[in-house]
Amino acid sequence: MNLGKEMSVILVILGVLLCKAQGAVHHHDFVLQEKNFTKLCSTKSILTVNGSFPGPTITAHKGDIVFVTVHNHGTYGVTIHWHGVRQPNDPWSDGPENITQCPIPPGTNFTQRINLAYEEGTLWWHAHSDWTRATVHGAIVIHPPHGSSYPFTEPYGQETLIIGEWYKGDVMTIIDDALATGGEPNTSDAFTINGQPGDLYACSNGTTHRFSVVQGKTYLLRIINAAMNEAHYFGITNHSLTVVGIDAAYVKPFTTPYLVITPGQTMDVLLQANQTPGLYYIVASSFQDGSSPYDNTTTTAILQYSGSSNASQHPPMAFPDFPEHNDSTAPFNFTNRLRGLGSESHPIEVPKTVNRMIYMTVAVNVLACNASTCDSTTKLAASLNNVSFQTPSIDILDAYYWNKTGVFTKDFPKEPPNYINFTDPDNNAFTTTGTRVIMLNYNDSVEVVWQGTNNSLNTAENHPMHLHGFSYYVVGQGWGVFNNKTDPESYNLVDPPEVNTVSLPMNGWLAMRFVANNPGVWFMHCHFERHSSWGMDTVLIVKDGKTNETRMLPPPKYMPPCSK
Ligand SMILES: *[C@@H]1O[C@H](CO)[C@@H](O)[C@H](O)[C@H]1NC(C)=O
Ligand SMILES: *[C@@H]1O[C@H](CO)[C@@H](O)[C@H](O)[C@H]1NC(C)=O
Ligand SMILES: *[C@@H]1O[C@H](CO)[C@@H](O)[C@H](O)[C@H]1NC(C)=O
Ligand SMILES: *[C@@H]1O[C@H](CO)[C@@H](O)[C@H](O)[C@H]1NC(C)=O
Ligand SMILES: *[C@@H]1O[C@H](CO)[C@@H](O)[C@H](O)[C@H]1NC(C)=O
Ligand SMILES: *[C@@H]1O[C@H](CO)[C@@H](O)[C@H](O)[C@H]1NC(C)=O
Ligand SMILES: *[C@@H]1O[C@H](CO)[C@@H](O)[C@H](O)[C@H]1NC(C)=O
Ligand SMILES: *[C@@H]1O[C@H](CO)[C@@H](O)[C@H](O)[C@H]1NC(C)=O
Ligand SMILES: *[C@@H]1O[C@H](CO)[C@@H](O)[C@H](O)[C@H]1NC(C)=O
Ligand SMILES: *[C@@H]1O[C@H](CO)[C@@H](O)[C@H](O)[C@H]1NC(C)=O
Ligand SMILES: *[C@@H]1O[C@H](CO)[C@@H](O)[C@H](O)[C@H]1NC(C)=O
Ligand SMILES: *[C@@H]1O[C@H](CO)[C@@H](O)[C@H](O)[C@H]1NC(C)=O
Ligand SMILES: [Cu+2]
Repeated sequence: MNLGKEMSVILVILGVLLCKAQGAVHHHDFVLQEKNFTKLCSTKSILTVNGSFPGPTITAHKGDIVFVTVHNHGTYGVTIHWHGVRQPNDPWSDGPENITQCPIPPGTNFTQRINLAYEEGTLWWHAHSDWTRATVHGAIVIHPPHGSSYPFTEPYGQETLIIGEWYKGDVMTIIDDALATGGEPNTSDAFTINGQPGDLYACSNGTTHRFSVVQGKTYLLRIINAAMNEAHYFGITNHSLTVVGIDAAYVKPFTTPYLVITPGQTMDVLLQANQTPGLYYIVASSFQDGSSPYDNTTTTAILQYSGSSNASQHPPMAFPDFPEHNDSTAPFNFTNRLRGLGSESHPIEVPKTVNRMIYMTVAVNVLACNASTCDSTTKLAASLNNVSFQTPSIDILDAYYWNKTGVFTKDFPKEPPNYINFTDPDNNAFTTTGTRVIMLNYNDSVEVVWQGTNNSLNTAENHPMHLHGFSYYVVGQGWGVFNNKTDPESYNLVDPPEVNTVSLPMNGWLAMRFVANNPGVWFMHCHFERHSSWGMDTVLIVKDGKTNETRMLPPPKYMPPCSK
């Protein structure tokens, strides 16, 4: 009897020790600094982390904790966000500017704690201040926990491919100019794969990214869309792709000739090097179904079979077949193919019932503009439920934690102010402004239905909707206006995919669910940077639960100060 008790105590202690030992702790330094790069035949200085574009990759295992100290050697304040990391109970390290922290002033440092308790696969980090993320971003590679393996055959090799944008002009000036004139910001001048525009752009042949493979082997590609304003088609000539994960959660594998990947999304894909040894183009080009100006260029990298030919050669001009750049059914069908893996070790925990329902219109609008810099009497804006988000100058987390008033209001509407025909191009384009947040109780079962809209601007398009602090289950999507009686009947509550960003169909709707079991202050926004800058954002505040484990952590000793 007694011996049994002692044994179980020892076993419990051992278990605790083993559990603790499972997660490693890593420390990294990120130095924000300007660096000159030559691309598209000209040289310009950009803000980087450690002088590289894209920035350094963080590699860890699920269960690890990573401390990153950001040293700002630049000339203006910046914040860094760990995109897709849940950060349980710890919004203090999440990063969006003036939502969870104020910018890190030049000449100072700030240490963030990245808790990889839940995610497995690929995520990324990026600046979350104005448009700095164009050049300040990098991959987060999260391997299975020590002692466990992938839910598929161990790949022979791995490669991270980051789709980015390159602007000849300064990105901060581009968004400042657009906000001042009230018009569309300049589009990018090139797309990049791992920082390189590739063979189809002037002066770029010598630097095109190359990825070497051995015939007969299988590779795990980790693909990240870090572009600012454009979704992409991605494919490899003569090769099909098997999607096994999205946003650091596994899916039931499916094979496809191309991906549709929107800004903020990450996809884990198996590639079989099963073609005749040779050189093949890896290609990304924009998907754009709206009427806004966009970058219609194509970025390439090279898949190079070992032993095939000399490294300076280029593949034949043959590309994978993509649908039309504006075929709205392409992202819709792609999302429809995503199914959560749902294995014993990767269960699906979608709420079967909900107690908080939020119906949210997503719109591009106008506001009156009487500033002398404006090109006309109106300026472009954007909104959620007809509220164009106004970013405060003290962070919302600080105001919430310390009970400071006058920073935000707790009255974000749970439904649109009027049930009009949301997709009608005759709708009024004007919106209202505010810093209105959604208050949730700990453990609420939440459903959000995002509703795509149109109005007299005729700028309807898809939107990559992103939520901080959570992954959410995509339970349904459809075209036109959501019908709250009939549409829920077709929800997938069996094996929906779990994501942090998804494409809301143009003039359609998308329903998602999650349990609000992460206390804190969490940003929700469109991941097209111009839409977010125009106010297509809101904030969720999840209140504390009743136990220590369900309460938000207290702030770290140091947080960057907010200027007055
Ligand atoms: C960034 O650069 C600093 C200073 O050179 C170096 O100490 C640090 O290890 C680098 N960080 C990474 C993630 O490579
Ligand atoms: C970039 O190049 C310009 C022109 O040569 C130079 O003035 C500037 O100092 C360089 N910037 C950096 C960060 O090296
Ligand atoms: C980081 O900032 C703190 C003050 O917040 C300072 O004491 C420390 O020396 C700084 N560390 C480095 C490496 O710059
Ligand atoms: C934006 O584009 C216009 C027209 O091409 C150009 O004149 C301007 O310099 C660009 N702005 C920036 C900041 O690069
Ligand atoms: C891209 O757009 C430019 C005008 O902005 C046009 O001249 C060019 O033909 C387009 N290219 C493609 C491949 O559609
Ligand atoms: C760059 O590569 C492409 C594709 O092989 C080729 O058509 C083009 O001539 C090359 N350009 C230069 C400047 O070498
Ligand atoms: C998407 O699916 C629909 C219905 O099956 C089909 O008509 C359409 O052609 C598909 N679109 C693409 C781009 O494959
Ligand atoms: C954030 O607040 C600071 C003042 O603390 C202000 O200078 C900055 O412009 C604000 N950022 C945004 C995106 O509004
Ligand atoms: C903020 O207000 C709540 C509720 O009134 C209270 O429980 C909490 O202690 C206050 N926090 C601070 C930091 O004053
Ligand atoms: C809503 O507007 C769209 C676009 O004009 C139209 O196709 C649709 O029939 C309208 N729906 C209703 C119910 O009137
Ligand atoms: C369902 O939609 C109708 C409009 O079609 C609206 O009047 C009603 O309030 C909605 N019900 C709920 C529970 O959201
Ligand atoms: C909860 O946390 C507080 C402060 O850290 C501590 O004093 C208290 O003992 C904890 N309560 C329990 C039940 O663990
Ligand atoms: Cu958008």
